[in-house]
Amino acid sequence: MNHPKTLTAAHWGLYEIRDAMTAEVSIHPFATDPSPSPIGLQMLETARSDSRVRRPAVRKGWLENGPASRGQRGLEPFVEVDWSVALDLVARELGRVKQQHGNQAIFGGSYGWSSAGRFHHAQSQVHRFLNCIGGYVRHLNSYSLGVAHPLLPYLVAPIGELMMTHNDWDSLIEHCELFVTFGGVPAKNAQISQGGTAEHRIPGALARMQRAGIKFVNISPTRKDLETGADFEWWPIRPNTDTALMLALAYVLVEEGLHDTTFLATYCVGFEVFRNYLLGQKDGVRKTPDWAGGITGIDPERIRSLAREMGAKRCMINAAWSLQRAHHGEQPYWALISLAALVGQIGTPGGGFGVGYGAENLLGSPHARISGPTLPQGSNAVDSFIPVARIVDMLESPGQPFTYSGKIHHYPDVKLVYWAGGNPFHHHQDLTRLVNAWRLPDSVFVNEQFWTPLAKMADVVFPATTALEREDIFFSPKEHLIAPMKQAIPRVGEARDDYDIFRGLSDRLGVDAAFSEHRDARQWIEHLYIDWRERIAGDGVALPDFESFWHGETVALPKPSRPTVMLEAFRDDPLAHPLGTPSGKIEIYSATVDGFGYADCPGGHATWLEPAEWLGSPLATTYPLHLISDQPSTRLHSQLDHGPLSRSQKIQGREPVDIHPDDADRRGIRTGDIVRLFNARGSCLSGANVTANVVSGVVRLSTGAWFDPQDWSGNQVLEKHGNPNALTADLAASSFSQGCAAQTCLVDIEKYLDAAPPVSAFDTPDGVASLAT
Ligand SMILES: Nc1nc2c(c(=O)[nH]1)N[C@H]1C(S)=C(S)[C@@H](COP(=O)(O)OP(=O)(O)OC[C@H]3O[C@@H](n4cnc5c(=O)[nH]c(N)nc54)[C@H](O)[C@@H]3O)O[C@H]1N2
Ligand SMILES: Nc1nc2c(c(=O)[nH]1)N[C@H]1C(S)=C(S)[C@@H](COP(=O)(O)OP(=O)(O)OC[C@H]3O[C@@H](n4cnc5c(=O)[nH]c(N)nc54)[C@H](O)[C@@H]3O)O[C@H]1N2
Ligand SMILES: [Mo]
Repeated sequence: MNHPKTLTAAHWGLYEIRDAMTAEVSIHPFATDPSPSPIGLQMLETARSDSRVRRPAVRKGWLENGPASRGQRGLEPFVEVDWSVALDLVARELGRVKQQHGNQAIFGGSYGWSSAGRFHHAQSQVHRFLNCIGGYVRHLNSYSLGVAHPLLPYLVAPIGELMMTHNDWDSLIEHCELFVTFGGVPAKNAQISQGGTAEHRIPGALARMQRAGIKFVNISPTRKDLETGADFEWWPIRPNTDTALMLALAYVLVEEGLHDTTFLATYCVGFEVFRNYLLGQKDGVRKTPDWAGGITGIDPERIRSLAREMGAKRCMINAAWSLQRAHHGEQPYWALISLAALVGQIGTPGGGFGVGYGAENLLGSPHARISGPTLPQGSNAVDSFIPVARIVDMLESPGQPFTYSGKIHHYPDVKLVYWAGGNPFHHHQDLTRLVNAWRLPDSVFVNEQFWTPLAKMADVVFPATTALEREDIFFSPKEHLIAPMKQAIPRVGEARDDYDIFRGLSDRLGVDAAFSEHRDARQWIEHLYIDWRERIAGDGVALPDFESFWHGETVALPKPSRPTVMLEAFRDDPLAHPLGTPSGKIEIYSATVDGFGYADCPGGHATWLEPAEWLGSPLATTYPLHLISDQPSTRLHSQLDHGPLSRSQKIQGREPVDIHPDDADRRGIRTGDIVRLFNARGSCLSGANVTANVVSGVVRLSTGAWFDPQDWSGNQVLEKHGNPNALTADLAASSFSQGCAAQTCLVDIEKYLDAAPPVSAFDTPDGVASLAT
């Protein structure tokens, strides 16, 4: 028998490690992955980089004066201390806050992607730990899908359910004729799947669809988010105006009698209300192609002919997640589902709707749906929560009310923040506002691998291991295999696993038995595996025993007996398989959402509402460019921004911004120039990339450059590195969802004529010895 390969997993894929735990260690693509991602290949380099947190570190003022020094957070040097000192300090402060203010004063929401692996999952670890000491304020939903999470259960089905059941690529290749997508099918994004992937499917699937003769129409402000290997129709649309276009497509279907009345009568409720709105009977405005043309910048004749084609062909209509990450982000998703209902192909293998083909590799997977092993998090005795993107409102306004999905709640009074596995100074909008709000709580504790901006804004930083330094289980939804993840390199510096960090705290707080159940990490991995194996044996999935799994390479999971087709059972028999919506049907009109009475999510059906900032708003005379801050192609969010791949794409060390030649010429900007993007909220430097792949009026600056303000005063200073969240608005999508609305943002741009300040994003803070520990 061949010696089994040593594998590790990351969100970018499964990878092979050669010569693990030796000086010759190297990392390679997983042999059978058809399109491996290069991102993960740099993990060895980044794990051992100068930006690594090597020792526990305490902010000087907090060490000397405790919470009274909170206003100095981010402004002072750190003092490196021994593990026992750091753990004692943090355990004592957790005890104090708990005793004086109760667990509802501890924010443990700790949003973020952390790393792959089922046991060392940082959020699960921090949540389990905080539950053991009495609970924490949690967050709901995600930055990714802040609108889709609360909205879609009212209209059709939970987003999690839909993600697992997108029509698989083979079904589309066989049955689809027309693939219309809003925001592309970005292969750059499908490099990622939460938990990893052994098979990057999207580039191959798109090429096969192209060869099968399927027609693609990409409606997007950026061209490159669809790549099929051949030409396709690109409709450059004004950002945040997709709802108007979808309404006009629906209008033509209705006007010309091309809508599927049988489908609407059998599977939907509320078509009449929507039709009245389309025909202008509600607001006096017919949602015609001419009307939409004025809003979207798309030729009305094209809209008309596409609607006819949709009515005549087997048609899949997809929308990227970015569409709902915007002001009034409910509306494009509602309009998408309404439009697909009018077309009437939902539940067929070649048609229907997609909510995020390409957002992650997962969507469109043909593989079986099997639930995975999970670390039990225990129960949370605190019932306070926030919709995830309302963190600054929470910090600024304790006790104040907020709305969410039909109810009124109140912000908790948070005194202590514990974060592990995420980076609010990456993910949140309007970072100047966050810097100031971050100085309000008494104490901030962070487990981090690197000196990210979050670590720099903490009181105590515990150095955490990377996945290469530990063992785990690779499992990710709808993959065709699982694998043991093996340790590749010794722990770097004094880094410890999140698990060990929380064990150290649990021990000091008297809850070690509850937290650890007396297991070490390997014993936990074995326990999770055995428990999982028993659980899924009941579903007919037979896994090998732990020893065989652990000493082998990969284990294949059973193949599904039939293709995946979204809502197929509902289409086959809507009475036997009703949806979970109030009516059991697709709700084109939702009486429930209408009943909430939110002015910014009104009427109970898809509605065109102008966003707070867009190219048609008065503000566009001052800030005439719409900023798209999409997902970066060379990293996952801010992860591995300090790696060679990400750095190789920077321009003079700054994140590149795509700008149309007309917009660049007008401002005397050329490719390679350092430019300044600015609006009333902030400004950042970036490197210009002049390209016709963005529509005129739009600039694209991907997320993920480590936030690097000229100083940490909290004043509105220049950000030096190209982080778009220096500019974005901390604005909720609506009172209904409170979702992140990052894609709603106007800016202007100018050539930067001063000497550009050096980038210091990857430097360690004062007081921290960088290497050689
Ligand atoms: N403008 C704008 N902003 C956005 C978006 C946008 O489209 N536009 N998108 C939003 C979206 S969809 C998302 S999901 C968020 C993403 O936001 P985040 O998930 O917060 O971003 P990451 O950079 O992945 O942060 C993960 C952090 O965890 C650390 N980490 C990794 N593994 C471990 C571990 O094992 N233990 C510990 N302790 N730490 C670990 C990494 O070093 C990194 O700093 O950003 C959001 N922000
Ligand atoms: N490489 C890489 N892949 C990732 C991530 C990453 O950080 N790096 N992050 C992962 C995560 S957490 C998430 S949530 C998903 C996010 O997945 P998405 O939200 O789908 O990703 P984005 O790249 O933000 O946007 C996709 C496309 O939508 C277009 N777009 C933006 N605004 C509009 C608009 O108003 N109308 C139209 N029609 N198009 C618009 C953008 O130009 C972009 O090309 O990606 C995942 N994949
Ligand atoms: Mo996300």
